[in-house]
Amino acid sequence: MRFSSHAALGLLAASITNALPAPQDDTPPTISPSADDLETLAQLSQHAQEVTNSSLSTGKRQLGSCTLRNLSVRREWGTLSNPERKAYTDAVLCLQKKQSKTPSSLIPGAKSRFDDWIGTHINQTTTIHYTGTFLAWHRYFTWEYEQALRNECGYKGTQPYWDWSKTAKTGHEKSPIFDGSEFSMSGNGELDDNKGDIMLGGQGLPEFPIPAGNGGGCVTSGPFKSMSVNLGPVQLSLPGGKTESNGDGLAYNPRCLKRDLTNEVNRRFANATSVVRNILLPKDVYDFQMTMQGYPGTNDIGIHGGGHFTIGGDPGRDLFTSPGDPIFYLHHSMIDRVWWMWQSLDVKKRTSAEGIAGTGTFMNQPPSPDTTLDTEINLGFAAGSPKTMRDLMSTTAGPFCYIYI
Ligand SMILES: [Cu+2]
Repeated sequence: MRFSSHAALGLLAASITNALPAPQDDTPPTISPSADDLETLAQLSQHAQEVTNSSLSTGKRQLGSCTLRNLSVRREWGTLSNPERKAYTDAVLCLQKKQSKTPSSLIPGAKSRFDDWIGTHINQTTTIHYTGTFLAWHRYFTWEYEQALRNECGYKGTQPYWDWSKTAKTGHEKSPIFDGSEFSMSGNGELDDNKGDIMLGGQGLPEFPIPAGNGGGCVTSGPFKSMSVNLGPVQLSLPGGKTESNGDGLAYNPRCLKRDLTNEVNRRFANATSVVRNILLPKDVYDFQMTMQGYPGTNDIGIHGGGHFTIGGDPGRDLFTSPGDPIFYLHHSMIDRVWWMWQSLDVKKRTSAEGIAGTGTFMNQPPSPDTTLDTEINLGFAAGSPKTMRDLMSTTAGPFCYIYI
């Protein structure tokens, strides 16, 4: 089912009540997109929390050692106190100062522990986007990053997330996440006059433009104003339809972090309605993850692309090198939160084999075997031992034990 306008969503909302099921019930709830999608989103989050709490208290779906006692809670950036925000960015800066674990023969440009994650993402980009592993891979990747902040840099908190539906409303300049204060994730880049649209699509698909933002240059405020981006770019989109590449992106190429915060992209692709529709309308994981990444050829980049292209800049507009901007992990926590909320509407099915669709290659090019529960995910030198998809399907079974509020 597809809805073409906000009015249609409102009509639908009027005809169906927003009743939440009892937490023990496995029946999918009837929540529908409504005129007030921020409220619907809050209800979906509440529902996912209740489903998780009830499964942990009854222990009926327990596979690992996760209990209500050791459950960790990931929070939205704006709900953290200033000291909590500072503790997080301090830990990221610490990771950027630690020695890389990747042998320089493999990724010569990886200088810091922070770079280990970027290098792994660059190396695997074509086998973790538009694949069956997309959601689980990024869940594991973000989780290991959170673990490194905790275990290697003394961070006591959890991985925060960026709720795009909030910045879609407020704009970035006034948001606690991008206001450029010492308690933010740093602000916009300096104004770069050399503007023009960003061209997406291509490679056999129709091209379509999305607007550039009101920055574009080096980030000059907040905790990351002096950080060095060491790897990439591989396939960086620039204003005016240009692209930039430094080959395989693995060479040492130190430069400033650039951002081009783009409210229009945030509002168009990652507002509360887009999030709610992405959770409520897809009935299978194929549709869910394609809606999220954008069906190629539709001029819709989904909430995943929406977040990335809202950040803009370098490496924000490079699919390969995007973890080089520390905001990546707040963006992907929100992606993971959306998956968690979607999974909570039919836990059994959506955390099992039925919750996986796709193969091991980008849009199955070149063709490769289907992803299954036994498919292995390996994060290289970034972190951890390889895990199977089976381990990664739930945030509270297997190795993970966290929830979002
Ligand atoms: Cu990615």
